[in-house]
Amino acid sequence: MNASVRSQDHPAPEFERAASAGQHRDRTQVQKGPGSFDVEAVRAQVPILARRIHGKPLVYLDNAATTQKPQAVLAALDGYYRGYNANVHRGVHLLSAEATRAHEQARESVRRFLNAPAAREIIFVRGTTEAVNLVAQGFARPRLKPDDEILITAMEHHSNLVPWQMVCAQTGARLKAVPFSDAGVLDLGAFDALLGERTRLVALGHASNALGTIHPVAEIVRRAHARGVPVFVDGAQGAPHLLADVEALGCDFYAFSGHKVFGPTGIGALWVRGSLLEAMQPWQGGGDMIRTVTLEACTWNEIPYRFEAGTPDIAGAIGLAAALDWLSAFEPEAVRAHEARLLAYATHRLGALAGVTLVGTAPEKVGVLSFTVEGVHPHDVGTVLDREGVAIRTGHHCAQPVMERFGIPATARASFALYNTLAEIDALTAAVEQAQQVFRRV
Ligand code: C6P
Repeated sequence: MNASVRSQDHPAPEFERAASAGQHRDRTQVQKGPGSFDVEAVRAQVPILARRIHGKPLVYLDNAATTQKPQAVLAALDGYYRGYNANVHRGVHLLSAEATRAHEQARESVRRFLNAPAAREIIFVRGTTEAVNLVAQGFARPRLKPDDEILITAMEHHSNLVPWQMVCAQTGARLKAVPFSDAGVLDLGAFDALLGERTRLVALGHASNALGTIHPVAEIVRRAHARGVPVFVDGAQGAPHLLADVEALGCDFYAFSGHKVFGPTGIGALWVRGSLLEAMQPWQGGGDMIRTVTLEACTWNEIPYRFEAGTPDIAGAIGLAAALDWLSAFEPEAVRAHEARLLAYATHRLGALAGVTLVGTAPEKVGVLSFTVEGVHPHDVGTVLDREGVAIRTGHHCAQPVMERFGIPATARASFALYNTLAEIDALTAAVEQAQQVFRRV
């Protein structure tokens, strides 16, 4: 079944109609006024955005895959390597003390960003993927018995699917998935029906990377907790849009990737409610995660170090903290309003093109716009767009069950961040029209 939904169902607000009619010359005016957001000032802080691609200005719309880095992050990485590079928790010398202090301050920055109760509940990981594996092996595996169940959604990224399949294979537990509607909205009635006596954990994304849908996490947590079931949230696509507040969400685990929140690759964070974390098993052994070791046995270090075997990505953590501090300095309401405006405008512009079908039209979305172009393979769309300087992602977005649900192999996906502009969406639209022309001529 091709259950994709066309965007005409969602008429654009007045100013977007004006913009598409070419009346929208002074774009900065749109971003001034109450709740204003000076996007040009933001862009000036992100050096790569000045690049040209194939002779055209870079239009970077692949932010769900990874984000570009502000100068503050580049400076933090450079400052660490030039000024106080040393291993942490090990040296008596000043450099090591400085690196250790910065690493622990980074943990505090993550705590603040997530509004978590304590920095000792924050574990540094390589990214969301590693966090899910840590929870699967360190929390779920020792607890699961044959015929126990883990409940996910049918909209998950492979990172929040495969580790659960693996732990189910290891323990004899079963994986169940909550279905979703044609628009990409979770079926909460089905969730209630699937949340059963044997459910031991609910694991879901905060927002879908393929469709953009923001899930009603707080409500899902309320229902799961009413049955004593803890909830893991994959925040890879929630955290970049300033939606990550673990107290407000009420969840028990929250994971995100540094590179999607304007920080470096190779670093991310996992928050675990303290009472659960204390009872969790380490999943990797090595230096720094132990208190005592003999040739026969060892005792574990305290939390969170018990879960951070080996030398951590020190520079990454420092860069991540710089990114979170940079992002948190913006007014969250202004960022969300700007991103909502980008999404509404892009939905209107692309949805108005004949032959373009939008995939994922939930009422609550982050800035992710998946689409197909009739008669043109998504990879060809991506290639033509690249020639125009427009970077998007094409493929199944590591969410093959979502593609299967819609009966399509792949989509083209534009994804927005706070530094994107309405003019860039005009460029995206023009490039998609060009792709249509190129392939019509063949
Ligand atoms: N999605 C995308 O283009 P890592 O690779 O560990 O940083 O993040 C994995 C991950 C987990 N959950 C969700 C919802 C995600 O979107 C991602 C990464 C990228 O959509 C790369 S596949």
